[in-house]
Amino acid sequence: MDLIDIRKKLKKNLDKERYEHTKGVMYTAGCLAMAYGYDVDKAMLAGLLHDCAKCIPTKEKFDLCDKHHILVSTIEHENPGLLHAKLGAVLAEEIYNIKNPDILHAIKVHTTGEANMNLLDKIIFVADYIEPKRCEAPRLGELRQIAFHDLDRCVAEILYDTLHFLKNKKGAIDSATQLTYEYYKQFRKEA
Ligand code: DGI
Ligand code: FE
Ligand code: FE
Repeated sequence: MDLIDIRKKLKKNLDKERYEHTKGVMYTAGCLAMAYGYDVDKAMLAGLLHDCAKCIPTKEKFDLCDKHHILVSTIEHENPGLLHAKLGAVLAEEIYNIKNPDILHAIKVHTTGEANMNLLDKIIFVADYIEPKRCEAPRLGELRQIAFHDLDRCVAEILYDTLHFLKNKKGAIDSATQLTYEYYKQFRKEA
């Protein structure tokens, strides 16, 4: 499947806002790849597809997890939004015919992150948070600058803010997100 077909299919499977976000992540991932010497096309493709499972209705998400033998933890059951990352990796392969394991892995971990991520994982994790259409997060201006000169620190600050946001709204914290932060907090710099 070529890039044009992927984009067409994706546009059908996402709502308008999500498709716009997806394009923002794609271009931002491309820019970060340039800054850190990573394959630009590969980063853009991962960015394009990272949220490919986001707009699937909840019931169908559970059914698809069942079908593909994806284990659903209690916290994922209670916060099914989290499942779009794992499910996205499976659908990117199945529906969009992506075979590259790095791209599939970056999609899989893009929401919670994981300890010691590789460069593509970090590019997608950061691009998702800082892309131009994202506007609700605090200190976006600062994080957008940090992203282009210290990627590990940017990952750490994003996790810090995300955990803070979840604690504030009394959202359940996935142990995966907590573990990712425990690893990346070494790269934080107190203001
Ligand atoms: O899919 P996007 O909205 O583009 O971004 P994303 O995949 O990073 O998802 C962001 C949401 O995921 C954000 O509202 C915070 C939430 N999230 C991240 N880690 C956790 C979490 N939600 C819960 N409940 N628990 C987590 O550990
Ligand atoms: Fe996402
Ligand atoms: Fe996203």
